[in-house]
Amino acid sequence: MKEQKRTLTREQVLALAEHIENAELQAHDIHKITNDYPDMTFADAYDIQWEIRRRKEARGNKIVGLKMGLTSWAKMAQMGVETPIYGFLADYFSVPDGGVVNTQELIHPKIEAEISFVTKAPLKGPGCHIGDVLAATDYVVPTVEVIDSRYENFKFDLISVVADNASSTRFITGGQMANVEDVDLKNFGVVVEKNGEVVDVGAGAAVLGHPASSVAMLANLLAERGEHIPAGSFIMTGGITAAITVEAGDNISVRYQGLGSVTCRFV
Ligand code: OOG
Ligand code: MG
Repeated sequence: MKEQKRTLTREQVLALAEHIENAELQAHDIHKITNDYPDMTFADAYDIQWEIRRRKEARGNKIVGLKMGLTSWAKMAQMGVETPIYGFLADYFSVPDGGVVNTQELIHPKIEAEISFVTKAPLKGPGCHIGDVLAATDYVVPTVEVIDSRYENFKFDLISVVADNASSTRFITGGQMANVEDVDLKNFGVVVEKNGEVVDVGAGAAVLGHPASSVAMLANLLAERGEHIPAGSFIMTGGITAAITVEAGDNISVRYQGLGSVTCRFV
């Protein structure tokens, strides 16, 4: 495990986790935490994220998956940051295909077109690579992520967004599952429609050259904390296009080449 520099005390980590999680649960925005803690490190930020995860589990929520974020140039450019990050998914984040997302529970939601992997064998870093991921993949499945930064105006730096669980809030899986051998994940096209109009298009290669690289990077990032990806994990690999702002009344439909579509409605 990598030696990691920390600047926050345990008390500060606990207090910041409570502060950020309350913003999520009460749907109100907050100042980015690095305003008050400018020396915070990645290790501090992941300590806060893991504490938010622990708080949810202690309350009886189940962790149902993991996500990578900021894995495409479109996303990195949109948010002005340049390193991928990870977060976790809690049970109540899941919305059925064709279902409804209540914007009153959220601050300023945006949607992203993603492809998710479900594993059938554990993946451990460091040194995890795309070949390990492809061999350990049970299937891939189309996914729309709803993100909702708890920071005002959706503006943040990497350290702040890591602490905020990578802006995670809701996700919708749908369309058809597929074996990795049956999809050309680099050339795999997605078409994002909002209220019947095409608002963005993209291809799988936008995600770190190949979406499976994103899963490998997740295993390698987790290894820095002595963690790994267990068999049976659901992993979202990151937005293929830039994120699209949504509001009550919007209908979203994302078409995935050969794998059907995922739809949801915002009320
Ligand atoms: C951070 C989360 C980004 C993705 O798929 O790139 C993310 C953010 O932009 O708020 O989920
Ligand atoms: Mg995402």
